[in-house]
Amino acid sequence: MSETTVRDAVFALLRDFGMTTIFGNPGSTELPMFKHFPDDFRYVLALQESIALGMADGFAQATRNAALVNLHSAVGTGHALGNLFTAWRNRSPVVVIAGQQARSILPYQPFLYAEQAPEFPKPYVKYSIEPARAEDVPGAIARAYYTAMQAPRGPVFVSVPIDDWDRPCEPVAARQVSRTVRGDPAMLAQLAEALAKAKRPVIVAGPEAARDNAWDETVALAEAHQAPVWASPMSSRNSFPEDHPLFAGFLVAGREPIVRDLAGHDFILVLGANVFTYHTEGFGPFVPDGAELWQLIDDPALAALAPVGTSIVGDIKDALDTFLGTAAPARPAPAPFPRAAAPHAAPLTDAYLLSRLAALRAPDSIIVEEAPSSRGPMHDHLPILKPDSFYTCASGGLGHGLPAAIGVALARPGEKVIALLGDGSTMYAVQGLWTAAQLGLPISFIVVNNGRYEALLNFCRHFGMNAVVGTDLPGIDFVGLAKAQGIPGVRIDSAEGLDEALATSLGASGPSLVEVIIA
Ligand SMILES: Cc1ncc(C[n+]2csc(CCOP(=O)(O)OP(=O)(O)O)c2C)c(N)n1
Ligand SMILES: [Mg+2]
Repeated sequence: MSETTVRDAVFALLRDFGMTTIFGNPGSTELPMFKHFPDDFRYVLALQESIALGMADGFAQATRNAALVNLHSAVGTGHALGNLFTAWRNRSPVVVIAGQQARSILPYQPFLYAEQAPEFPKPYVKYSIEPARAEDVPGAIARAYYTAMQAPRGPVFVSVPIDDWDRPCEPVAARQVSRTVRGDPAMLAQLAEALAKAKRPVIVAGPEAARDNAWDETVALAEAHQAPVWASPMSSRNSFPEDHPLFAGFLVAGREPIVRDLAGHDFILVLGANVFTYHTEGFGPFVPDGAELWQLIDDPALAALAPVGTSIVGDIKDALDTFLGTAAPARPAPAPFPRAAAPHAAPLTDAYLLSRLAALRAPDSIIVEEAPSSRGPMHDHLPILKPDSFYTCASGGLGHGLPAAIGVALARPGEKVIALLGDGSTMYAVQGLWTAAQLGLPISFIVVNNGRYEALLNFCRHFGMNAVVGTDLPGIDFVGLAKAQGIPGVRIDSAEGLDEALATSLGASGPSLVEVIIA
């Protein structure tokens, strides 16, 4: 009989996959996994499971490798589901291992078990299983990892009964599995030809271009064709320098505004985005009259749902490399795009705060954003300048930004992370501050405190309502919440003192919080 246990085999695999950080919140059904916890692994404790998932999402995106999460049976998985949905929409490779009760007592509905465990996280997982036998667990985790890492990436789930960890099994060797899908060469050639014929091409760049590392190629293509570049609606990553003369702005997630902003172009090249991402109902055409749309996309599902245009499924960087060399016709430079005027200092607004943050932060510091009504002012006043330096959720689900900032900071040691959070958003995951304090991570938590769910009030107006219940948040002391968890903080309510507070926080080697009361 083999000397290897399921535990030995799984930890050996995780080591080979480079997954030596485990984000989790433990319960009885997980403890045996951690017997003889190896020295080269670290366990990052979250005080609620949605925070473990959010941290893993940020970590996976910033390391470009799968991140491991350990959850407590059905109850822990339940708490994590909102951020699991976000990881699914972010295309983040997150491997979730959830504990399950002992196989022999499962027929009796034991305390803290999971009923139909693999069904629970569906449809927001690419693969989900409770292996039929203990000895199948390492193979299931290997399959889960390869599946998570295959484009389009995404979360996977393995439920492991508590009594499996000590069972004997055969070791499972890590394998190489290719991850890049290449676009159809004949279609790429057609695209190059069509683009060369276009009179006024425009590019829409989105999160998949960032995930595929296509920053330099996108800049080169835009410059070669003198094509303005829009950020795709609700883009969860940055894919083009926002101070570049060809940067046009951010498409709004609505059918009519997209058609309006792209009007006048005869050729739309979408790089790694669903350009048909809508937040509100809209009608009419999908693209301006007479415009031809081509989409390069990693995700076959997004290619399939596009209502118009030609889609080529494959890696964006690889595709751009293939046809960047083809000659571009001489085209005049487009007119420069208008930039927002500098905001006033009084009364203190989010726009002013963001303009000061832009002035004071290092250009390569990383922004993780979850401040819904400040997103527009952020676009106007806080340009993102370097690749891989902006992260937000693609799902719209709050409670992701604060923990994701922690995951990003863990993944990028020595780099400053700025978590830009609404007051309401902060409260969905506020106990994440404790983990940031314990790890001493250099994160500036900037809380935009407007005392309410402003984004929902904006929606009220959209629906023709003047007011709505459940949107006021008076009386929350964010500095107090930070201090109680070991993070120094300061409250600012006017432009006076703002620069000093921001500079101190940005210069700190550990976490700090700046609560900014805005008008
Ligand atoms: C998990 C979740 N619950 C509720 C919402 C609905 N929602 C969208 S924006 C918003 C307000 C967020 O408030 P805050 O962070 O203070 O930002 P503000 O709108 O004030 O800029 C809410 C509650 C959501 N998107 N996700
Ligand atoms: Mg608010």
